[in-house]
Amino acid sequence: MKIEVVELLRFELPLVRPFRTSFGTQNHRDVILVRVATDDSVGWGECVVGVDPFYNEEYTDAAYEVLVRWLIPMVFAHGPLTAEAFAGVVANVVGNKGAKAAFEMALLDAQLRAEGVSLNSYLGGTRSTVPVGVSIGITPTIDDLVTVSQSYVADGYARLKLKIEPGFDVEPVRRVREAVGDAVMLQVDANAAYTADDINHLAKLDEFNLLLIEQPFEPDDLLTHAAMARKVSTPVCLDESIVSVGATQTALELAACSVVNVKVGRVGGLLASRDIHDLCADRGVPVWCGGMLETGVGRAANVALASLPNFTLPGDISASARYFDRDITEPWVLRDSSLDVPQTPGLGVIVDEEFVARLGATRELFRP
Ligand code: OSB
Ligand code: MG
Repeated sequence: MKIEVVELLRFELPLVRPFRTSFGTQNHRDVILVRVATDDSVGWGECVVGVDPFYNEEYTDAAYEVLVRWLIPMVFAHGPLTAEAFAGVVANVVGNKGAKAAFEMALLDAQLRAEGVSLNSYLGGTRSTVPVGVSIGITPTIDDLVTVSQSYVADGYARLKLKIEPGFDVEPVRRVREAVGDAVMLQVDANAAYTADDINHLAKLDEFNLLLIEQPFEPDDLLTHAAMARKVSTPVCLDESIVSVGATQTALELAACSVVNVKVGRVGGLLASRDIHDLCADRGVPVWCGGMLETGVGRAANVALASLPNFTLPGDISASARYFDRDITEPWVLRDSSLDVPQTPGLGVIVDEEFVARLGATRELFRP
C-alpha cells in the first residue's frame, strides 16, 4: 500500500456509568483513532490505552506522541508497505503496543477493504456470531452489584465478570452467585491487586463455580500465579502478563495459567493476537477476547478476532449500549448473548465522522 495521508483523531466519549477497577475509576474514554488513506482505500484503527498509566504503562498522551514522533515517520520513511510488514518497520520502538496496535489495525482495515476481504475471514475466523459477556466494575455496595448484575442478566448476558479487590471479593461473589443462579457463567478479575499472602483467601472463591480468576498478581510475577494455580481449583487466567507470544510461552511453560485473555492493544496488534491464539490452540489452552471499553471500531476488531476457533470462552465484548449512549459506528447489538461477526470488507464498520466532529474531535493530518 502507498499511504497518502495518516490522520489522528482524538475526542472524549462518556461512559454510561463509571467503571471502577482495583486500579481506578474511568468515567469516559479518551479515544485516539488512526485513519489511513491510501491511493484506493481508507482504514481505521482505535487506540485503546487508558488516560492514566494504571492498567499498564501506556496512556493516551504518550501513545499520541509515540504515533506522531516515531510510528508515523517510520512508516513514511519506509515507503509502501503491507499491514504484515508494519511490526517489523516499527520494531525499534520498544513496547508502546497500544499505539502500534492502533496503527496496524488501520493499515489492515485499509488493505482488506481494498482487497474486498473481511477481517474475520483474513484472520481465519470460523464463527458468524461470537458469545460475549459483560465486565462489571466495583460498586459502592454489594447490593448495588447485585442489582447491576441482575440487570445485565435481564439484558441477555449469559456471562458476567466481576471486578474484585481486597475487601471486595468473596462476599460480593457469593451474593451475585446466589442472585443470578448457577446457569449464569461467572468469573472475576483482580487487575493485579493481590499478593502471594492472599492465595488462601482467594481459594475461598472455589465454592462459586467460577469460569476463571483473572490476573490476581503483578504482571511479571508468574511464579506466584503458578503457585496459586497449584493451590486453587478455579482456573487462573492471565491478562496484564500476556504482552507477547514469548510471554505467553513462558506463562504456559511455568503453568502460571490455564486460560489466556487476548487483548489486541496489549499485545501490539491483531497479528500478534492471532499468533498467541495459535500458540494456545497448539497447547490446548483456551483463550478469550478481553476488552478495553472500546468504541465500535475496536469492538469490530475484537469481534473478528473472537471468531477464531480457539476463542472458546465468551469475550469482554459487550453491546454498544453497555458502554455509551451513542457509539461512533453503527451500534453493536446483543442477540442470544452474542454479537454478529461483520462479513463486509475490513473491520466492516463505518465511523460516523459527523458525530465524532460533534464530540469535539481534534484532527491532525500527516503526509509523507
Ligand atoms: O482488566 O479487563 C480488564 C477495562 C479497562 C482496563 C482493563 C480491563 C477492562 C475491562 C473492560 O474489564 C472490559 C470491556 O471492555 O468490556
Ligand atoms: Mg483484566
